[in-house]
Amino acid sequence: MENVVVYYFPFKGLGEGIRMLLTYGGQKFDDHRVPKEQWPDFKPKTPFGQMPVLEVNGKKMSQTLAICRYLGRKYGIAGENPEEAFEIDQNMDFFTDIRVKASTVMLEQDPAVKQRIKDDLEKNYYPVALKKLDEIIGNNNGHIANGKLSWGDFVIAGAYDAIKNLLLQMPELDEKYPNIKKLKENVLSLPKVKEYVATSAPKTEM
Ligand SMILES: N[C@@H](CCC(=O)N[C@@H](CS)C(=O)NCC(=O)O)C(=O)O
Repeated sequence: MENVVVYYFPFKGLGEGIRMLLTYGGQKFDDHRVPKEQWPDFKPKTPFGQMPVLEVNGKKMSQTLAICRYLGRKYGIAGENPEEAFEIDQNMDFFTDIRVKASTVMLEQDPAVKQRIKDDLEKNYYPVALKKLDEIIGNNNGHIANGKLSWGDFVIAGAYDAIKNLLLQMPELDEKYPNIKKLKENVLSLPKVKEYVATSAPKTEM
């Protein structure tokens, strides 16, 4: 039996997709939530100075997409051939573009610059990018690729609340882009994931 630990902050964000994937795969794990005060001490112990980190039998792994792709391969949801695997990667890179752009607003310290970046994204980027993401999911039966469940769905479902409430600050996301919300519901209704969320996962807003 593998000894598995997930290290992340005490919220869902990029960590929840990994937690839900492990749950889906029936893998027990130690859910190690690092409080903000302990982060400066822990940061240098991570491969790239960031979390999430997945530790498997003492080996520390980093980068959310690489970790989830690895788990997806283990659990048979990483595409059945190179073309299917490519479609997941392609669409997850696009999702990551949106996430990273949205996080520039949160990371900017100067209030005037912050507002300028936010306004620009809201006017010129989100309407096109989120519509595209919503269309992709709509065309894929409520999934990110290949019309079926993949590791990518877990990343998006896990990060959904943080993206909506913290990064985009867009309360209307659910109504405006119902397919993205549908993807989240599809993952959360998987029996093991449903049970995990109902019984074990700490309730956090994002
Ligand atoms: N490319 C990384 C990004 C990870 C990332 O941005 N982690 C943030 C939390 S969501 C973090 O560790 N922030 C603390 C820091 O950078 O000191 C991934 O996909 O895992």
